[in-house]
Amino acid sequence: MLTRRSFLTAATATSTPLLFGDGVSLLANEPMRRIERSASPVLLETPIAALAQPITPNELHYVRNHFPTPMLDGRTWRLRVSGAVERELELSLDDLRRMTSRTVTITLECAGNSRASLEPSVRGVQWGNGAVSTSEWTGVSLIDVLNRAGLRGNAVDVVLEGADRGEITAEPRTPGVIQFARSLPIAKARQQDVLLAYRMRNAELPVNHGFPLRAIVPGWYGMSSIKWLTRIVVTDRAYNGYFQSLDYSIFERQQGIVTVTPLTEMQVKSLIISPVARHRVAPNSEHRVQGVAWAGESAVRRVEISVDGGRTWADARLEIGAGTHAWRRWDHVWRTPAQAGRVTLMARATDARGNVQPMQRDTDRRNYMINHVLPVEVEVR
Ligand SMILES: Nc1nc2c(c(=O)[nH]1)N[C@H]1C(S)=C(S)[C@@H](COP(=O)(O)O)O[C@H]1N2
Ligand SMILES: [Mo]
Repeated sequence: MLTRRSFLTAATATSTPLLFGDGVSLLANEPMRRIERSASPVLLETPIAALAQPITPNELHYVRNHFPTPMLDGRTWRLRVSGAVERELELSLDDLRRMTSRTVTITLECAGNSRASLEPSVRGVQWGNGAVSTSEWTGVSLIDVLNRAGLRGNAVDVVLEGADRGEITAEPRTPGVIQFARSLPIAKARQQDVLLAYRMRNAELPVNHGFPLRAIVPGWYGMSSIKWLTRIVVTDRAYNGYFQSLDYSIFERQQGIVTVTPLTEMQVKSLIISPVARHRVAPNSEHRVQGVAWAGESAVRRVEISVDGGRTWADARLEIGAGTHAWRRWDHVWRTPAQAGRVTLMARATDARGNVQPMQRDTDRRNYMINHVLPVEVEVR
């Protein structure tokens, strides 16, 4: 088993600065910081070296906001539940804290993670590979709140709405100001691990992670985990909001017919954390290739490594991980070649259902769901 220490050593302690693909250099004694992709709305990317820690520290967890950060007062804040329910609810933070709490370890990945690697480039935040993090979230099960309200027999979708709002001025535009919202089908909303979380890794929810309450939807891309949650509306017909039709959707083909489908489940994916792209490795030595892998509602079953640009593959060693919805760390000892030159490393994960990371990008996925194998080129010298 890999210890946390061996990972940190390999990721940070080196005499030469690690040069990150996005141009951020990390010296051994320099504290890790998030990469600011935008100040407003706040967009912060986790540095790749930080992904080596099983649980991402709160101050390194990536942040993806669409609108200015709402500043809510925890004392006056209320969660309203309405729609296809027996009784409407209005809950305070204390009401929620008095309910049975649950803590789960969850890997969240933004559906646009790794977008900067796409060629030709596509629109959206140009994330490197660090729009993914893992944290321990504490809160109440969404279904416990829904059961308090009493779901009616005709309930179809559970719409989660945040307090943040704004106008989208790029195409496709919104008809004025809208709030960030998304829905879950009842079947997903019933899963015990779908949380309304008020704590993040033993601290109060930080403002940019949704204070005072956010949803955590395990296995689904990050856009479903609604922050600054203020309203839950149970609908009696399929919800078709902006952020699951005009945005955060992909094309799908069913018997040759193209449909537009909301993004939901994360696809199986692995990332190489070390060595870093363009990093130099010594010839004829043992180098530990390390990384993480995660899958959506399934589990990671296998990670394979190629050190010859995808011609041959060997099984990596997999850590147990903190549960189905948390990433698993892996490593592989690589005997580097004797001759100097460039080497292309690849990692390829398989989930418990047998889905393997594809080698090629599928353009039906528009600017989202980027899980094809991402090569890392290093220099043996
Ligand atoms: N209310 C609200 N919830 C939101 C968002 C947002 O902009 N507003 N962004 C979503 C997206 S796209 C992602 S990837 C995750 C990111 O969660 P984090 O910032 O805590 O990492 O929050 C989701 N929840
Ligand atoms: Mo996202």
